[in-house]
Amino acid sequence: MATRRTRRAGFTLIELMIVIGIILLLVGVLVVSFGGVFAKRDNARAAATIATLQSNLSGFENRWGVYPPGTLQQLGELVRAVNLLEVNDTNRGIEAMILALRARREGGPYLDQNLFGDSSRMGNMDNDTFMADAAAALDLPDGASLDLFELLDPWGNPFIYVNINDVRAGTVADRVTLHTGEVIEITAQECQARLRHPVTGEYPVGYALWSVGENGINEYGGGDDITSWPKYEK
Ligand SMILES: [Ca+2]
Ligand SMILES: [Ca+2]
Repeated sequence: MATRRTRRAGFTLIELMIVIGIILLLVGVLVVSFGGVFAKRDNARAAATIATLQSNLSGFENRWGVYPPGTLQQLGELVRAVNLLEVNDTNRGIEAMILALRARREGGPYLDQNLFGDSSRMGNMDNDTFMADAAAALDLPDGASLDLFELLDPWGNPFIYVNINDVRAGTVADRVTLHTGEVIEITAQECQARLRHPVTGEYPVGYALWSVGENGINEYGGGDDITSWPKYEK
C-alpha cells in the first residue's frame, strides 16, 4: 500500500517532461501568433502614416504646383531661399519633404500636426540642422526647431522619399541611416530599374515614398516594403 501511495503522489519524470513539453508548445504557439498580430499592427500603422502623408503631399502640390523636391537645394530654389544647402548626404529626400511640408507659405503647413507632434515618429537620425535664414524663408514659427527631421516607420527607420523628376533624370543620390546605425545607399540606377512598373513601364505619379518594412532591408518597394504606390508584386 505504502509503495503504491508514493508512486501515485507525484508525476514520473516522463510525465513531467511531457507536461513541460506541452506547455512549451503552447507558449510557442502564443508567441508566434502574437508576433503575427504585432507585425500586422505595425504594417497597418506604416500604411496609415503613408496615407496621411499622401494627403499632405496632395495639399502641397495643389498650391505649389509641384510635389516637394527630393533635395534641400531644390527646395531652396522652389521657395527662393538663398541658402538651403545640404548639410550632409544622408536622409536627403525625406528631410527635404518634411521641411517643405512644415513651411507655412502658400497655405501651409501641410504636414499633419499629429504626425509632427509624435516624438515616436519624428527623429533626426543623422543629427543635422538647417540655417535660421531658411526658417524665415519657409515661414516656420519663431522658435521652431532647426532640426532636419525624418519621419520614422514603426521599426524606427526613416521613410524613404524620392521625387520622380529626379528618378527620371537619374539624379537620385541618397543614403538612409537605419536605427541599427547601418547606412544604406539609394541609387539612381536602382530607382530607375525598380520603381518602374514591370509591365506598363510607368513610374509612380510625382514621387515614391516607402518604408523598408519589418525586415529592415531596402527592396525599393518590393518584398515587405510598404509603399505609397500599389505594389507591383503581391
Ligand atoms: Ca536629419
Ligand atoms: Ca524590406
